[in-house]
Amino acid sequence: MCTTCGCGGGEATIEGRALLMPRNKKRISSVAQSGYRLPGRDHGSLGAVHAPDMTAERVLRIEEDILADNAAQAAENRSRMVARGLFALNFVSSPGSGKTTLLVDTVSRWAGRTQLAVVEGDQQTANDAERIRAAGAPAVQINTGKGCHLDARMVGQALDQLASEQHLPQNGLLLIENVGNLVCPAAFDLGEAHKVVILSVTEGEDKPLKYPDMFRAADLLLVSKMDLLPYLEFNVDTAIRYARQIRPDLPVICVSSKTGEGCDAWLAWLEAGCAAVQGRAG
Ligand SMILES: Nc1nc2c(ncn2[C@@H]2O[C@H](COP(=O)(O)OP(=O)(O)OP(=O)(O)O)[C@@H](O)[C@H]2O)c(=O)[nH]1
Ligand SMILES: [Mg+2]
Repeated sequence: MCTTCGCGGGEATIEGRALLMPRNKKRISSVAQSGYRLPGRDHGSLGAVHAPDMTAERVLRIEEDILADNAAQAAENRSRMVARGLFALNFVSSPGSGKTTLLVDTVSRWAGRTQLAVVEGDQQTANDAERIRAAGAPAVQINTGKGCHLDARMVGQALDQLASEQHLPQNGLLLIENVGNLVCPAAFDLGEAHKVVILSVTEGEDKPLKYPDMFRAADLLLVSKMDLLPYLEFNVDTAIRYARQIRPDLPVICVSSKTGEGCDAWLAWLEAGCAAVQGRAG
């Protein structure tokens, strides 16, 4: 369950099989079922009712437990990935910004450099993992059901799945595509080296100001679908200025998966990250 919007609650699958149960499942379900709403907080359209036995302090404690549990698993993932020389990235964005298209393009451009694997996160369907496999890279699909973000436990199990298939790269790249959502994935560390936020030119320049947590959490901004600029009123400089109001000095690469614009800079950024992680692992 998400601490922010109350989504999810245990129906996630990995490659179609149920995930192993989180340690705090019982506590999480009790909140989800009670539908308790903190006084004065807007939890949207959850249809929540007050549960007399749930104090606000207890709900806050459970939220802290969820994030602490996630942080512990993320730390495990991170040590495992660094020890293996893996440069792991967590791609976050609105639905449809071009994440999978960029990953497919990256798979083909990265050929012959290092090993690479992809973890795909969506609420439903294996479409994105199939697109990655068709491009020639191993992929694991996580379906979060009602959940609106990946968490560290899901990614830990995806690492196990890749390892069991002999597909977990050694000294290579792990690309994790999060569920399309500019809000909740910001709060969940997966053990990645960096979050990479993608903002497509069709979304409007003001997204960094409207969804600041995501842009604060990211270490790179990719402005995508640059080939569409001639047909839109999107001002790239304004979007970058807004992003840097939230996260000063945020590096930015403008890309198009259709024309190849920016792909050299993107690959150079990936190369530098791999070299840094592998230097530490070595
Ligand atoms: N013109 C143009 N279209 C693009 C580009 N990248 C992606 N698209 C299109 O944008 C749509 C969504 O692309 P996806 O790669 O599926 O986006 P996504 O972010 O993975 O979507 P979700 O996984 O559903 O969140 C598709 O129709 C793509 O063809 C681009 O660089 N230029
Ligand atoms: Mg996708």
